[in-house]
Amino acid sequence: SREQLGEGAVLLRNCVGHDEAALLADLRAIIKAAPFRHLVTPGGHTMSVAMTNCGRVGWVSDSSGYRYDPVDPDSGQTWPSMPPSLRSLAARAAAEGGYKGFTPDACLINRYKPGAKLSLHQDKDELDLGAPIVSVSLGLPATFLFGGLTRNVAQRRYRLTHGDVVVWGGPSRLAYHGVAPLPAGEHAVMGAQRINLTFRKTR
Ligand code: MD3
Ligand code: FE
Repeated sequence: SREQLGEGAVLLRNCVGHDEAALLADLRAIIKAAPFRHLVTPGGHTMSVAMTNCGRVGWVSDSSGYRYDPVDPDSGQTWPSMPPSLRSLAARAAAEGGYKGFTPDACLINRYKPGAKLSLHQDKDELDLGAPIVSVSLGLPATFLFGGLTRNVAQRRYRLTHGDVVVWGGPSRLAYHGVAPLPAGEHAVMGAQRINLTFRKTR
C-alpha cells in the first residue's frame, strides 16, 4: 500500500518483499565487518542509537562534527560496499515514490534497542538535497515523528513496522524528524531490536 505523508514523502507498507532473506544475510555480513557503535555528538553526548554504514561513504559523528567519510574510524578500513540486495530495494522504492534513477552512495544503518531514541533533527549534511532519502524499517515497531521545516512545528506520529519503506523527497527532504524511545518487545525475525536503513546520495 501507499500513503502520502507530506509533499514528496510517501510511505510504502511492507515493501521489502521476497528479497528479505538475501537482505538480512547481507546485513549480517556488513555488521560483522563494521560492527555497530555508539557515536558521540559534537556536543559530547553518546547517542542511544548504535550505528554503522555501508557504501562509498558512511555518516560519522565525533567531537569535531558530523561528516560523510570513506573510512570507518573504528577499523581504519573503507566501509563495506553496498550489496545489490540493498541497492536494488532502495532504487525500487525510490521509483515507486516518484524518483527514478536513485543511485545512493551511502547507507546509514541505525540499531535501536528498547529505550533508544533519535531526537528531532534535520538531515542536511548531504550535498545533493534534490535526491530523496529512502528509509527501510526492520524489526520492532517504532513511532516516527514527522514535523515541519522549523523545529516548532507540531509533529505527526507514524507507526513504522517491519518492512515499511519511506521515501523522503521534495519539500519534505528538510523536515524535522525523530524517533520516540523504542518500546520493549520481541520481533519474530529480528529479536529485541529495530534496525533502520537510510539510503542517501551525498554528492
Ligand atoms: C524525513 N533515521 O538516520 S528514518 C536518520 O528511523 C534518521 O532511524 C530515523 O532520521 C530512523 O537520520 C528515521 C526516516 C527519515 C530519514 C531521513 C529523513 C525521515 C526523514 C529526512 C528528511 C525527512
Ligand atoms: Fe534523519
